[in-house]
Amino acid sequence: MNQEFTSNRRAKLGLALQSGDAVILFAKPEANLEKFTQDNNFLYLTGLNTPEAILLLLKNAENVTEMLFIERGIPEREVWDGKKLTKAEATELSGITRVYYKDEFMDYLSVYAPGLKRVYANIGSRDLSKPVSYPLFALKPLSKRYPSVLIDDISAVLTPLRKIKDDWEIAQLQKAIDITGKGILDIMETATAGMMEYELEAILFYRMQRSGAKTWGFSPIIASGINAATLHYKKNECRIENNEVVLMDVGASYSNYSADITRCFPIGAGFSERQKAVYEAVLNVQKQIIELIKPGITLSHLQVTTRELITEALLGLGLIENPDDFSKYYMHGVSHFLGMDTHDLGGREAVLEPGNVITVEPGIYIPEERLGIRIEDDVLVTEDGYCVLSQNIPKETAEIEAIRKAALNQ
Ligand SMILES: [Mn+2]
Repeated sequence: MNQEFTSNRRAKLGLALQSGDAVILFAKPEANLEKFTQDNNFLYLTGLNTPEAILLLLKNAENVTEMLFIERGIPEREVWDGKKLTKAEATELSGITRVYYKDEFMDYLSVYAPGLKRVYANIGSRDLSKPVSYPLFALKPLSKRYPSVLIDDISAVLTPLRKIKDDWEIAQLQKAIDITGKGILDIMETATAGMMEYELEAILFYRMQRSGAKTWGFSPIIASGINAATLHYKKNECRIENNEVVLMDVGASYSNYSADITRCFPIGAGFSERQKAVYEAVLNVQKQIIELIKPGITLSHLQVTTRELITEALLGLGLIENPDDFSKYYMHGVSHFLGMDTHDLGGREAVLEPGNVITVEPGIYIPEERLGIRIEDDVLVTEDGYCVLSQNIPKETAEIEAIRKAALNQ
């Protein structure tokens, strides 16, 4: 990412702020012996993949002041953690010229605090039954001393920006999707009955890291047989038995953009008649929903239509007799926004706009038949319709069976 992108995003965000508003975003703290993953809102506005930093934006009349606070390098610590980012590097990467050290943050905030009306921060959940987030903890002195300052979650002002992807973001998503697709093919080409689900996970992870995707976008689901009827099964610890269908709901993360793809394949050379009938029913629904995608359509319209189509499919498969019983076999949403977060900012009630990227993922889950089928693609909303970014990953039964036959030399 270069600083033009992030400068542009901050400028757009600045237009959405009122005079007296501030944005205070905290980078993730460093955790000992853990891989560092950045806070996505912080990364979106700064491009900095560095822990412990703080972004401060202040809107006063029409002006927006941008300040960045970074960790001070302590030579004794740098032996353990490596060199810290310098102020010049931080400016170069982010385009923010006023860079200070983190230990100066409270001094600066103290100067501006009396004039603040509202602070947008990455405070996360306000759930009283959970520990407070680090940003909420760090803002406590401010909210104690100035109780009239409203503290809101940054998503209120950042969602409209983050849900419209620019060309660079779409390119990162495409890369994440393509790598994920290659790994899915690797699995389809090598899996055999008797393997453990986590072995399949390893095949995909190997492909990811060999291809420049350092990590998962979310915890992978590799579910064989009845496990596929558990929607967020992530134990991946069972042996794959003959004649089962394997469901893979997986996504690599590339430049912090996450793919989210689901494909299913038979562990034998082909689907059984029944497996194929359920699979074709889900695929048919999925294609019809994708066809509906264009600017102006609401996510809830996609959801309602999916329910209607799945209900028809369930009646046709003899699984239900009363249409009201559809939720016995289909119980989740069909779409969510996709981006830096696998379930990206955007909500479930949004009206689609060009530049949105959403998933389409209907499914049918039949525990009594030890079968779960979900098919998920990642779709970009264009000016006049849609573009399926994951269209190269096979999903037709004939394609999948041909891959499996070749894999098993049959
Ligand atoms: Mn999904």
